[in-house]
Amino acid sequence: MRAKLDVKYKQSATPLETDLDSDKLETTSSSYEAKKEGATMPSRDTFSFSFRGPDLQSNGHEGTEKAKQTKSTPNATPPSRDPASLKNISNPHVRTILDKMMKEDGFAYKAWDGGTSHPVLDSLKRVAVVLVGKINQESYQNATKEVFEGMEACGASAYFSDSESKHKRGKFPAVNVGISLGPGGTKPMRVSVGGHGPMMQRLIDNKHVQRLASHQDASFKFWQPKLYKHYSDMMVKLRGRNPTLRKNFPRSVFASMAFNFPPHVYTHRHRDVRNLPYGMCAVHALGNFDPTAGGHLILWELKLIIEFPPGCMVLLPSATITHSNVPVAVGQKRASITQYTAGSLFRHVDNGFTTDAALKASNKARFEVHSAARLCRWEKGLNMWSKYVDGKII
Ligand SMILES: O=C(O)CCC(=O)C(=O)O
Repeated sequence: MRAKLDVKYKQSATPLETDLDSDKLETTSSSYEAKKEGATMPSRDTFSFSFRGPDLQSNGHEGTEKAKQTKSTPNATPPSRDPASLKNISNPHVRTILDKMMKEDGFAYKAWDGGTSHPVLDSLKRVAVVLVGKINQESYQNATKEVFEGMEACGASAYFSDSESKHKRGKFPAVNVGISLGPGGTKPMRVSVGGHGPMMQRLIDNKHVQRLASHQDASFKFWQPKLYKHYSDMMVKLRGRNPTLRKNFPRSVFASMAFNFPPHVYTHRHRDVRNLPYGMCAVHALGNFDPTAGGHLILWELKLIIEFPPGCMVLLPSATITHSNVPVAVGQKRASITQYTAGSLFRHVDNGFTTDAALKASNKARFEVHSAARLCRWEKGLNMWSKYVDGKII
């Protein structure tokens, strides 16, 4: 039988007095409803999450270097239930909303300085989310600064259309670059970036962007080796079939990158439903901001409000877990870059390099076999998530 993830979070009875505009309110409002239809998902009872770590020092996740497990620290600092944790949140109205979420709705606050990495596990000890700490090297800090400044300079001289500047993820310019297969499309291609071609090429050719992209890739491989292989195998098949499909980065398994341009990147509550449902997205926070005052990542089903310092990265199943950010303090600046892969690419390869519609028209029997197999794909996908037992990734 197909189960559903159907997590509902009731809006509190009394709307809060706020002078936030509706978009901002949406970011932090305490109402949401997340539905993922047609997926065999553990029930709400079994899909509870726990917080583990600090367990690994974050000094070895980069490039092809094998990540090292060093200096494990036995006792995790659990997320706090004390609303006083919110004391630095700069916007009083946002603070009020978060305070209510903590007091009435069971949200917890995770302080994180980015010095160590922390997995968030589900009840089966699977790694659902990872807070990946910063690499403790000056050149890495410099790369995060360079990427931010490069995006700031590019963004300042670019013209962004309304749809690029205001979209379901928020009110900030965002451009996606890479390989995808959009709705109605028949074959994978590099997505059009409109008039931003030269700017996007400059960004993906930038050695600092490439360094962060490699770090995202290596962290994904380290924390989720089975899922990583699934991505890698798919990309090898896809590009074996069409070698002209150029990847953004030779040293990344992901098909696409989103550049969320500064200065005011904070996302509304959303899920990235086109990404692979059981897949992972890597997000780097960038900029000059106080992470205790704003920029927090809220994971709604997990009821976690997480400090997300500039230069740090989070791996999360962005199609499945509803997420948003807290706005940064007035006068401070934030941007982010993410890598992800569209679920449609996996379906295309799985179908024998064709779309569902074309397969149905050309080979109904095969289409039906594929449709039946899809019923357990979610479960199979979740089983590719690593388990984290006794400080080890298995
Ligand atoms: O900026 C962030 O922290 C989140 C980015 C995000 O959710 C997105 O680009 O979809």
